[in-house]
Amino acid sequence: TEGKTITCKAAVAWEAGKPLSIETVEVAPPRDGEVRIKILYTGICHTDDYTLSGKDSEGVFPVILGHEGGGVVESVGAGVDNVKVGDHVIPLYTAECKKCKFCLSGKTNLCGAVRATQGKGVMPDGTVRFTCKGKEVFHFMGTSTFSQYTVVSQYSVVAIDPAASLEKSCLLGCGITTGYGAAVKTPGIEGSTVAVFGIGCVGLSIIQGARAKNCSKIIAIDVNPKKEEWAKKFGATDFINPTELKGSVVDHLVEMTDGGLDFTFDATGNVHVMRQALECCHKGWGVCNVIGVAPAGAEISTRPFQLVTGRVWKGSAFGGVKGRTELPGLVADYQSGKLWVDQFVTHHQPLEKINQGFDDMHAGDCIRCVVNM
Ligand code: AHE
Ligand code: ZN
Repeated sequence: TEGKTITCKAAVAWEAGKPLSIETVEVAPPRDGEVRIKILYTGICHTDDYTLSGKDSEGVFPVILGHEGGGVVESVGAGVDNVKVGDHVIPLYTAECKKCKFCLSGKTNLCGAVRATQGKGVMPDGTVRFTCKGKEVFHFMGTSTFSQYTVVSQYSVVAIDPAASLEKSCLLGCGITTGYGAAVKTPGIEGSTVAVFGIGCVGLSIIQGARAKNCSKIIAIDVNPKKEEWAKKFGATDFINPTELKGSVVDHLVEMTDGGLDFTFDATGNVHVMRQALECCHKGWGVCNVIGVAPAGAEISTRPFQLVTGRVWKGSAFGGVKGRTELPGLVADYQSGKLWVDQFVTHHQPLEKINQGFDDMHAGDCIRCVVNM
């Protein structure tokens, strides 16, 4: 379908470290293999703030951030056959082309089709679809959901049941899927002991996944005491506030679990916490899954002996979930009540107040702020 440029509102990040500006932007029609989406709702994730801060090594400006959206397909370019006009969709920052080496490997949800251009803030053909005040504006994570209209690769979008609330299911575009998937897709997690560091949207979703897998102990760790109630509501059996301990959190956890955890998850992005998450793993078999995003240049360290003695350090992106293949199933789990989603939404803002939404996110009582576009 031959489309026209759309003029709409978007939150533009002109430069690092500055608040977003609500601007009138032009959104060019989708080219071959691309999809233009009317975004109705978007969550705000710490990664948006991280890139806005300038700490993301892939950060480029000016840019339209946002990667946890939900919307309706407005138009499609030539050759698009997986979604059609009017479909309710979730953009996918972890694409799935179903034909690259990664997608065909059966070993990972990472996809090689669009990741290189995505990291440079451009569409797969190397150009951008956004302009504002005569300047080209970059895309973000292949999604740019802080715009009323966005253009994505056909590999970076999945249609979902239109009966599911987009106001809620947009959260499956990042935080909930990232945590829940990381837990439920971990081989051997059934009935085991689990520790979760960082109790935000991702951490609570890990807890939810661990509960779904009947884990015998689910220990939540956060420096914010308000997170205890949240963690227990989602299924944590124990809560630890490291600032209230006399000794080290690692010693405490090892003692609580007769030698260490079977599985641990970092949802903080703090490299010191990542080390603790590895070192509280049980000798011989404990596995630490790193999920949090650390600042550019940050490095993890531990004594190699920790690995020699059988602890495993691994990581995952988007919960190991293949978006086009698996997200409709998670939406169905949401609709059937098996997967909690509504419970994560603590704050709402209109697009005009998206900067307030970032402030909300930093407040200790926020799990997710959903922006009505
Ligand atoms: N651009 C950063 C990396 C950021 C990163 O690790 N992103 C996570 C998703 S964060 C969602 O809130 C991820 O899934 N990464 C896998 C990928 O392919 O980007 C940097 O350090 O350069
Ligand atoms: Zn995110």
